[in-house]
Amino acid sequence: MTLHGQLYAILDLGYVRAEDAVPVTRSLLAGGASLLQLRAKGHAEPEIEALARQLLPLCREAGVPFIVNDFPAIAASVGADGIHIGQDDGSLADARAIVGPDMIVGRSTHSPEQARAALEEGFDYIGFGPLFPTPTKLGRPGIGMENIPGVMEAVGSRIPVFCIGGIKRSNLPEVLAAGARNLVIVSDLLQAPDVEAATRELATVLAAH
Ligand code: 3NM
Repeated sequence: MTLHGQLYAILDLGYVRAEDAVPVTRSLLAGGASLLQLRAKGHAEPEIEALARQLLPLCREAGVPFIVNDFPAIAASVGADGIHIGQDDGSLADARAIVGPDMIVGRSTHSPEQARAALEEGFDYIGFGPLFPTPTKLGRPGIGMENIPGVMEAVGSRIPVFCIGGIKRSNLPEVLAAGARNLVIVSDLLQAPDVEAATRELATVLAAH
Protein backbone atom coordinates (compact mmCIF):
# COMPACT_ATOMS: atom_id res chain seq x y z
CA MET A 1 0.00 0.00 0.00
CA THR A 2 1.41 3.39 -0.92
CA LEU A 3 1.48 6.46 1.24
CA HIS A 4 -0.94 9.10 0.23
CA GLY A 5 -2.74 12.04 1.74
CA GLN A 6 -1.81 14.63 4.22
CA LEU A 7 -3.54 14.01 7.53
CA TYR A 8 -2.00 11.33 9.70
CA ALA A 9 -4.22 10.56 12.68
CA ILE A 10 -3.12 8.59 15.74
CA LEU A 11 -5.42 6.48 17.85
CA ASP A 12 -3.52 7.16 21.07
CA LEU A 13 -4.58 5.18 24.12
CA GLY A 14 -3.33 8.08 26.25
CA TYR A 15 -6.50 9.88 25.11
CA VAL A 16 -8.91 7.10 24.13
CA ARG A 17 -10.07 4.20 26.29
CA ALA A 18 -9.40 0.84 24.65
CA GLU A 19 -13.13 0.11 24.59
CA ASP A 20 -13.70 3.30 22.56
CA ALA A 21 -10.91 2.58 20.06
CA VAL A 22 -13.21 1.23 17.35
CA PRO A 23 -15.79 4.05 17.33
CA VAL A 24 -13.10 6.75 17.59
CA THR A 25 -11.16 5.14 14.73
CA ARG A 26 -14.35 5.08 12.67
CA SER A 27 -14.77 8.81 13.36
CA LEU A 28 -11.17 9.62 12.36
CA LEU A 29 -11.59 7.65 9.13
CA ALA A 30 -15.02 9.08 8.33
CA GLY A 31 -13.61 12.58 8.84
CA GLY A 32 -10.91 12.01 6.25
CA ALA A 33 -7.74 10.83 8.01
CA SER A 34 -5.38 9.54 5.32
CA LEU A 35 -3.18 7.37 7.56
CA LEU A 36 -3.97 5.88 10.91
CA GLN A 37 -1.54 4.79 13.63
CA LEU A 38 -2.21 2.78 16.76
CA ARG A 39 -0.09 4.20 19.62
CA ALA A 40 -0.44 2.46 22.96
CA LYS A 41 2.48 3.42 25.19
CA GLY A 42 2.59 1.34 28.34
CA HIS A 43 0.02 -1.22 27.23
CA ALA A 44 0.76 -4.93 27.12
CA GLU A 45 1.68 -6.41 23.75
CA PRO A 46 -1.21 -8.91 23.62
CA GLU A 47 -3.65 -6.04 24.22
CA ILE A 48 -2.03 -3.94 21.48
CA GLU A 49 -2.12 -6.88 19.07
CA ALA A 50 -5.78 -7.56 19.80
CA LEU A 51 -6.63 -3.92 19.22
CA ALA A 52 -4.61 -3.84 16.02
CA ARG A 53 -6.64 -6.79 14.73
CA GLN A 54 -9.82 -4.81 15.39
CA LEU A 55 -8.64 -1.57 13.77
CA LEU A 56 -6.96 -3.03 10.67
CA PRO A 57 -10.20 -4.03 8.88
CA LEU A 58 -11.70 -0.57 9.52
CA CYS A 59 -8.69 1.02 7.85
CA ARG A 60 -8.79 -1.49 4.97
CA GLU A 61 -12.44 -0.70 4.38
CA ALA A 62 -11.58 3.01 4.24
CA GLY A 63 -8.52 2.41 2.02
CA VAL A 64 -6.29 4.00 4.65
CA PRO A 65 -2.87 2.55 5.60
CA PHE A 66 -2.82 1.15 9.12
CA ILE A 67 0.44 1.75 10.99
CA VAL A 68 1.51 0.21 14.31
CA ASN A 69 3.70 2.28 16.62
CA ASP A 70 6.82 0.74 18.20
CA PHE A 71 6.22 -3.00 17.68
CA PRO A 72 7.40 -4.44 14.34
CA ALA A 73 6.52 -7.96 15.49
CA ILE A 74 2.89 -6.95 16.09
CA ALA A 75 2.75 -5.13 12.76
CA ALA A 76 4.04 -8.25 11.01
CA SER A 77 1.80 -10.61 12.92
CA VAL A 78 -1.43 -8.73 12.19
CA GLY A 79 -0.46 -7.85 8.61
CA ALA A 80 -0.45 -4.09 9.16
CA ASP A 81 0.50 -1.73 6.34
CA GLY A 82 3.25 -0.05 8.27
CA ILE A 83 5.35 0.35 11.37
CA HIS A 84 6.52 3.58 13.01
CA ILE A 85 9.69 3.62 15.10
CA GLY A 86 11.49 6.23 17.19
CA GLN A 87 15.15 7.21 17.32
CA ASP A 88 15.87 4.64 20.04
CA ASP A 89 14.09 1.72 18.36
CA GLY A 90 16.93 0.44 16.22
CA SER A 91 17.76 0.76 12.55
CA LEU A 92 15.62 0.44 9.45
CA ALA A 93 17.40 -2.85 8.77
CA ASP A 94 16.40 -4.14 12.22
CA ALA A 95 12.76 -3.32 11.48
CA ARG A 96 12.90 -4.70 7.94
CA ALA A 97 14.29 -7.98 9.30
CA ILE A 98 10.97 -8.37 11.11
CA VAL A 99 8.42 -6.76 8.78
CA GLY A 100 9.95 -7.65 5.42
CA PRO A 101 10.67 -5.51 2.36
CA ASP A 102 7.20 -4.20 1.54
CA MET A 103 5.83 -2.69 4.71
CA ILE A 104 5.83 1.12 5.14
CA VAL A 105 8.44 2.01 7.76
CA GLY A 106 8.44 5.49 9.30
CA ARG A 107 10.81 7.17 11.74
CA SER A 108 10.42 9.95 14.30
CA THR A 109 13.01 12.69 13.81
CA HIS A 110 13.67 15.68 16.05
CA SER A 111 16.24 17.72 14.13
CA PRO A 112 17.17 18.45 10.51
CA GLU A 113 20.19 16.14 10.92
CA GLN A 114 18.00 13.23 12.04
CA ALA A 115 15.58 13.96 9.20
CA ARG A 116 18.33 13.77 6.59
CA ALA A 117 19.79 10.64 8.19
CA ALA A 118 16.39 8.90 8.04
CA LEU A 119 16.07 9.78 4.35
CA GLU A 120 19.55 8.42 3.64
CA GLU A 121 18.83 5.25 5.60
CA GLY A 122 15.79 4.63 3.40
CA PHE A 123 12.76 5.21 5.61
CA ASP A 124 9.48 5.63 3.72
CA TYR A 125 8.41 8.74 5.63
CA ILE A 126 9.41 10.73 8.68
CA GLY A 127 7.71 12.52 11.53
CA PHE A 128 9.42 15.86 12.25
CA GLY A 129 8.88 17.50 15.59
CA PRO A 130 7.67 18.22 18.13
CA LEU A 131 7.17 21.66 16.62
CA PHE A 132 5.72 22.88 19.92
CA PRO A 133 5.84 21.43 23.46
CA THR A 134 2.96 18.98 23.81
CA PRO A 135 1.38 16.97 26.62
CA THR A 136 1.17 14.00 24.22
CA LYS A 137 4.97 13.69 24.30
CA LEU A 138 6.15 15.12 27.58
CA GLY A 139 9.75 16.09 28.23
CA ARG A 140 10.67 17.26 24.75
CA PRO A 141 11.19 20.93 23.93
CA GLY A 142 9.48 22.33 20.88
CA ILE A 143 11.92 22.59 17.97
CA GLY A 144 9.99 25.46 16.39
CA MET A 145 9.03 26.06 12.82
CA GLU A 146 12.17 27.68 11.44
CA ASN A 147 13.65 24.41 10.16
CA ILE A 148 10.54 23.34 8.25
CA PRO A 149 11.51 24.94 4.91
CA GLY A 150 14.99 23.39 4.90
CA VAL A 151 13.71 19.94 5.83
CA MET A 152 10.89 20.16 3.29
CA GLU A 153 13.41 20.97 0.58
CA ALA A 154 16.06 18.40 1.53
CA VAL A 155 13.78 15.55 2.64
CA GLY A 156 10.18 16.45 1.75
CA SER A 157 11.00 16.46 -1.95
CA ARG A 158 11.87 12.74 -1.64
CA ILE A 159 9.66 11.23 1.07
CA PRO A 160 6.66 12.57 3.00
CA VAL A 161 7.59 14.73 6.00
CA PHE A 162 4.84 14.75 8.62
CA CYS A 163 5.19 17.72 10.94
CA ILE A 164 4.03 16.80 14.43
CA GLY A 165 3.72 18.04 17.96
CA GLY A 166 1.37 20.66 19.35
CA ILE A 167 -0.34 21.29 16.00
CA LYS A 168 -3.97 22.32 16.37
CA ARG A 169 -6.69 23.76 14.22
CA SER A 170 -5.93 27.09 15.94
CA ASN A 171 -2.26 27.23 14.87
CA LEU A 172 -2.71 25.41 11.56
CA PRO A 173 -2.44 28.58 9.43
CA GLU A 174 1.02 29.44 10.82
CA VAL A 175 2.25 25.84 10.50
CA LEU A 176 1.13 25.71 6.87
CA ALA A 177 2.59 29.16 6.21
CA ALA A 178 5.93 27.86 7.57
CA GLY A 179 5.94 25.26 4.77
CA ALA A 180 4.41 22.14 6.35
CA ARG A 181 2.38 19.99 3.96
CA ASN A 182 1.67 16.72 5.79
CA LEU A 183 0.67 16.76 9.44
CA VAL A 184 0.15 14.47 12.39
CA ILE A 185 -2.42 15.79 14.85
CA VAL A 186 -3.28 13.81 17.96
CA SER A 187 -4.84 15.62 20.91
CA ASP A 188 -6.66 18.33 18.97
CA LEU A 189 -8.63 15.59 17.21
CA LEU A 190 -9.01 13.10 20.06
CA GLN A 191 -10.10 15.75 22.57
CA ALA A 192 -12.57 17.40 20.21
CA PRO A 193 -16.23 17.04 21.25
CA ASP A 194 -16.97 15.76 17.73
CA VAL A 195 -13.92 13.83 16.47
CA GLU A 196 -15.32 13.27 12.99
CA ALA A 197 -16.21 16.96 12.49
CA ALA A 198 -12.80 18.10 13.78
CA THR A 199 -11.02 15.65 11.46
CA ARG A 200 -13.12 16.77 8.51
CA GLU A 201 -12.37 20.42 9.26
CA LEU A 202 -8.64 19.71 9.26
CA ALA A 203 -8.68 17.44 6.23
CA THR A 204 -10.62 20.05 4.27
CA VAL A 205 -8.17 22.85 5.12
CA LEU A 206 -5.21 20.62 4.21
CA ALA A 207 -6.72 19.49 0.93
CA ALA A 208 -7.41 23.09 -0.07
CA HIS A 209 -3.90 24.22 0.79
N1 3NM B 1 5.64 12.27 18.49
P1 3NM B 1 -0.19 16.21 19.66
S1 3NM B 1 5.30 14.72 19.02
C1 3NM B 1 3.55 11.20 19.25
O1 3NM B 1 8.06 14.78 17.80
C2 3NM B 1 4.40 12.37 19.06
O2 3NM B 1 8.17 12.67 17.44
C3 3NM B 1 6.25 13.46 18.41
O3 3NM B 1 0.61 14.84 19.64
C4 3NM B 1 7.59 13.65 17.86
O4 3NM B 1 -0.75 16.41 18.30
C5 3NM B 1 4.06 13.67 19.39
O5 3NM B 1 -1.25 15.98 20.70
C6 3NM B 1 2.78 14.10 20.00
O6 3NM B 1 0.77 17.27 20.08
C7 3NM B 1 1.79 14.63 19.00
